[in-house]
Amino acid sequence: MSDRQLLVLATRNAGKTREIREFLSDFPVKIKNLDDFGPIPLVEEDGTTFDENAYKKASFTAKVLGLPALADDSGLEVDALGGGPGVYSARYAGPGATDAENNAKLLREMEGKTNRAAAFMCVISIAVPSGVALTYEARCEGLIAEAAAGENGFGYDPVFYYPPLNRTFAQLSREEKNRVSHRGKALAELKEEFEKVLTWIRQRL
Ligand code: ITT
Repeated sequence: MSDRQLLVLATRNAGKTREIREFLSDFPVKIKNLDDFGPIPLVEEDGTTFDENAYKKASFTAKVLGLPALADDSGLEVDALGGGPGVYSARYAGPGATDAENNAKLLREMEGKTNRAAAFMCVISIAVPSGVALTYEARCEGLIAEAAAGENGFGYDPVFYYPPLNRTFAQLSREEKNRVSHRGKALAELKEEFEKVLTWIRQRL
């Protein structure tokens, strides 16, 4: 299609990029990510909520590139850790921590804890260069497993046990995870009204 709207995914996370691209694959939209552009300054994710950080990432990218941008801010809230690591999920085991390091720290902190309830949160923000934005958000509840299991997905998926399917997120196929996950649900809402979102974007460019 010639009339495809450009949309930049304001993320450096390959796992998120895969999931988001898949959801929007049926629409007349050409998706680029940050790697398709030269070096751009990093946004400081210093907000105290997922909402703030998602908006910061989307609006900053849209302004810098002069293109509409979609950002995802997400993380894991664990009851026994007072809702942590929350907005600090990516750097739970320290700045630049790997997924394996974050998971190992989480399992260590959860040793001996009987309340293992947790929820993944996802906020998606779509911004245009003037700074206005649309927001979608969703949550998915589960439990922190006693040990990591599974090879699929990314991030905390191996330690996030999802009772309705009796497996960790890393033991689900991409389709299974997308049907129930925080990101899957937020993206399903977006997908439902994506035609309107495209019109909203075009009217503001
Ligand atoms: P960008 O900011 O570049 O998008 P990031 O990985 O830094 O990438 P966040 O700041 O939103 O992203 O941090 C999200 C954290 O939560 C990070 O540690 C992810 O691995 C984890 N996370 C988010 N969604 C997840 C999912 O679906 N499965 C497992 N872990 C997830």
